[in-house]
Amino acid sequence: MKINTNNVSLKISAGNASQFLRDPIPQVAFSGRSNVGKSSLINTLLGRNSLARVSSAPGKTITVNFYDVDRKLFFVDLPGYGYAKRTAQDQLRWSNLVDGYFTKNPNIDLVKLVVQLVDSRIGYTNDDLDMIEYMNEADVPYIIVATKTDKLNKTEREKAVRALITNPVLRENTTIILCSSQTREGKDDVWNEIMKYIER
Ligand SMILES: Nc1nc2c(ncn2[C@@H]2O[C@H](COP(=O)(O)OP(=O)(O)O)[C@@H](O)[C@H]2O)c(=O)[nH]1
Ligand SMILES: [Mg+2]
Repeated sequence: MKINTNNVSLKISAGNASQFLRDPIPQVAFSGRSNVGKSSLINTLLGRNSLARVSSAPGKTITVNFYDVDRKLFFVDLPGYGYAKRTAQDQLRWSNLVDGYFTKNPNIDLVKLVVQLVDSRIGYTNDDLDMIEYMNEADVPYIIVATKTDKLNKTEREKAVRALITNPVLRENTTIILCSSQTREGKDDVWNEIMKYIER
């Protein structure tokens, strides 16, 4: 399958589960804490500078953003978690939306892959571990993308990789890809994984 990454648009910014798209094309969702680099990764994968908003004010938007990628698939930017300054009401909106995406999604069969982002400098946060456990239980396919590798030196990088791959929370044979939106490290590997899952 060939994908024209110039033919991409934001289809809907859903603030409510009833707005989730029903088009019968595969979805690849991006999950992770606020500020981990989700929007930046989406921009990098699509070769854009500013299609997905890169926020200087993290955690602001609680929406599920569907990007139509050449009518072949949707990239789904899930709202970030772990934003400390969120009000209880916003926290509830977050859980309703994300829970709705995975449990009340009429098109859950179309969710082919979750790209779970983790900050390579920080490793798994408790929220990351909760999310991964949730996906294990719900049988959701995922890969781990470690972001911001440009900020690590060689020693830090080796240490980060070891901590990421040895965590027992991971399903056996989970793919882990090191990425940087600055150097574009990992871009081709993430695309290869995405294609593998959507062509399954
Ligand atoms: N150095 C570096 N900074 C990054 C990288 N990816 C994202 N950032 C920065 O991290 C911040 C949050 O990025 P954003 O994509 O908005 O994260 P999101 O909240 O997960 O969507 C922004 O200031 C980005 O410029 C990366 O790979 N390397
Ligand atoms: Mg974002």
